[in-house]
Amino acid sequence: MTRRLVLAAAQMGPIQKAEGRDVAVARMVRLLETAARRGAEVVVFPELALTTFFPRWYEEDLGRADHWYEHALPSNETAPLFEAAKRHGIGFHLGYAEKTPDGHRFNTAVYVHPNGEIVLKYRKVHLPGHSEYDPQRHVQHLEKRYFEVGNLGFPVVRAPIGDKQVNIGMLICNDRRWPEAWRVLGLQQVELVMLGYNTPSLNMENRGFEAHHLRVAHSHLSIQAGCYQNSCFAAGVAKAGTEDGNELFGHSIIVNPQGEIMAMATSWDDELIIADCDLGMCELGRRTIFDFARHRRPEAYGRITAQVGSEAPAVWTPKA
Ligand code: CDV
Repeated sequence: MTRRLVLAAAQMGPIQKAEGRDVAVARMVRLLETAARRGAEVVVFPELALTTFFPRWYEEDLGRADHWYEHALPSNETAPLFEAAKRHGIGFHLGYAEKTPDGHRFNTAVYVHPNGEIVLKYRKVHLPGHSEYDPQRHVQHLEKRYFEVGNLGFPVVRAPIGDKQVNIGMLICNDRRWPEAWRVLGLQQVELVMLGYNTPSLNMENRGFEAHHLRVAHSHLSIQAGCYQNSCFAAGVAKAGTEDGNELFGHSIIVNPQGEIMAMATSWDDELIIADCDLGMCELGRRTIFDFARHRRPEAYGRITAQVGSEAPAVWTPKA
C-alpha cells in the first residue's frame, strides 16, 4: 500500500523585535488553516518561530532576556495554535526558545499531535556564533550565550501523521550542515526530517569572502545531501526577510530521498509550500547504495567520535 504524506512547509516572513507573540501566532494560525484547506497532514514552522531572531541582540544580564523564552507550552499566547491544530486535525512542528523549570535554556523544536500532545522534542546541538559581545561583527550571533548545547541527542520516533505511521526526526538550522547529525537520524531509519532555520543573507562573521549567491546554495546542498545519503524526506523551513534591518534568506524547500527539491518558496514572506510525499521512496536508497547494514564500515570511522578539531596530516618527504 502506498504511504502518501501531504507535507506543508510554512515559511514565515520577518518578525520585528517590537512585535509580540500574538502577532506571530495569528500569522501561524492563518498558515496552518491554509495548509489544512489544501489537504496537508502536517505543517512545519521555522526555528525560533515565535519571536524575532533574538540572538542578534546582546543582553549582558541573561535574566533580562527571559521574555524571549517559552516557560510552558502551550501558554496563553501559543494556545491559539494548538487549538487551530485540533480544530483542523493537523499536526505541527514548532521551533522556539525553551527555558526549563530548573533554569536551562535551549533552542528547541517539538512535533505536536493534533490532539495537543508533544510527540517529539529536540534541542539544537550545533550552536553557531559566540557567547560574548564581538565588536568585529556587524551583527551579533549570540546563540552560544543564550542556549546550552542540546541534551536529547538526535531522537527519531515512529508516530502517526494523518492516517500513517512515520519515522520522524528533527534538526535545527546549523545542524543541517553537519553530516554526522543526519547520519545519526539515518541510523534510526528516519523518513521525515523537520528542520527550521534563520540564516542571514550575508556571512556576518566578517572574516574572509563568501559570495552572496552561495549562501542559499550551501543551505540547499546540505539538505539535499542529507536526504539523499540517508534516504529520507525533509522540510527545510526559513524565517525570512528583513528583521529590524537584518536580512534572512528564504528559499524554504521540501526535498525527497533522491535529493531532489519537490517544492521551493519564492518569497521572503509568509508562504506555504506543499508536497505529496510517497514515503515508499525511502526504501530504494535503504535497500541499495545506502543499505547501512551491508556497506557501512564503522571500524574505519573512529575519528568521527574520538576527535573534535581537525589534525594536520603526516608530512611526506622524498627519500632522495
Ligand atoms: N540559526 C543558525 O543556526 N544560523 C546559522 C548561521 C549563523 C550560519 C546557519 O547555519 O544557518
